[in-house]
Amino acid sequence: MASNPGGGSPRTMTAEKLEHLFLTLTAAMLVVFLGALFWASFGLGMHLPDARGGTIDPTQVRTTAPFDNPGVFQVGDNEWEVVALGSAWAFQPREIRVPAGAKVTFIATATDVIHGFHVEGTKVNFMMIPGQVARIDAEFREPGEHLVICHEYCGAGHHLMYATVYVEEPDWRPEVDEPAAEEPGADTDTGTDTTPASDDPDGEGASPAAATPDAEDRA
Ligand SMILES: [Cu+2]
Repeated sequence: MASNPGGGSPRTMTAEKLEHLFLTLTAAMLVVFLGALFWASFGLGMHLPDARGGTIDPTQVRTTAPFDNPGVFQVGDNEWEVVALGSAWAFQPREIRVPAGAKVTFIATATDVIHGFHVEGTKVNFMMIPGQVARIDAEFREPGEHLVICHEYCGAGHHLMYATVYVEEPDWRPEVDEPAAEEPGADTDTGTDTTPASDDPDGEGASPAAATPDAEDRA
């Protein structure tokens, strides 16, 4: 009965106005959401992990390189790799120490269920998925300390799952004798315990058992 061919009753006018308002609001929200998406990806540099990491047999993680030796490794002049594992309910390594301003690549996966890896106060935030290897480039500009938390609920001990990233001064390098103290075979580093060799990352102090040629710092 109350059709609205052109200017009808005041009641119809109100309905039209409201409809117009709702449509405008909806369109505006879509624009805002799309804008937020573009801002996050192009302004803040957030993106989904790409396929660089590849895949891994989730049942063989602990015997497959590089995950058979999780830790922090210097792989170039100012380049570092963090080989990280998430398992219920701990991260390996638990202490990540890198210099400020260095290029840091996280290579990570999970051994059991999905875990999250969020370095608080930074953009480093990814999922550790069984079978998938995440490979994330990062740079910590300022020295400081960041808590790493698991942000994917992974069971009863989820809230206990944390690690720490220590960002040191830009010229910081790990002391070479640290890993030697943990090696059961102490025959390779005899006599070097009191001699810091941090100025020579390629030096003879490195254990031949290390997977990478450069100095390493195990947590
Ligand atoms: Cu968790």
